[in-house]
Amino acid sequence: MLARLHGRRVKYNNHTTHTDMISIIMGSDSDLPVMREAADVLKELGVAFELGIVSAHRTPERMFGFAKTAHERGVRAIIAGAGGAAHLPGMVASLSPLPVIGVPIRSSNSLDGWDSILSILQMPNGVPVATVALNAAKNAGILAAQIMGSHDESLRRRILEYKAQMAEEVARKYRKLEEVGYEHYPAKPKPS
Ligand code: C2R
Repeated sequence: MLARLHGRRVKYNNHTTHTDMISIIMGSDSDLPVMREAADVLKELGVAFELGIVSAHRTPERMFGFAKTAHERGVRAIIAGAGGAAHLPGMVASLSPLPVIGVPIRSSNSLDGWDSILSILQMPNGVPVATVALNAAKNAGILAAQIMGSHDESLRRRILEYKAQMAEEVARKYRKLEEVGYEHYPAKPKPS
């Protein structure tokens, strides 16, 4: 249903042949600067994905069709990002048997992102959405890969390598801090 499959290429003609993949959807193209981080990390981990725009509010029929059929096309988890009154992740979760990871997005005229956080986080019992931090599309990508990796040994190995690389980067930093002392450690801007 979404435009392109990235990663392991397969010929898939009308649902007959498919590969396991993650689906990344977002309410608007204005979410893409955030949501592309999910795509980038899936690419890095070698996980196939599709990416597209689906809006519960603006394209309800497309949303319905997407959510009802994603599992039949090889999608194994859905990452849904939206800002403002962010009903997309919850509505998709209400229709799909797949795990849905919600990414709250801080859009330009939103209440510091709280509108989106609460719309995605406060789901009623029976319809879970796994919600990551504000704008944390990268974590959504990693979580989706971990869901796929729970039954794919080679992907699990790649995730472990990813974690080892991350630990090595931090080790480089703490060794440097110990070596040069805090007064001479290159300054980073204060978190806002
Ligand atoms: P525009 O920039 O297109 O005006 O969109 C989008 O995710 C975006 O962050 C502004 C914001 O509206 C959000 N949007 C939703 C939904 N559809 C679009 N929250 C939905 O169905 O939940």
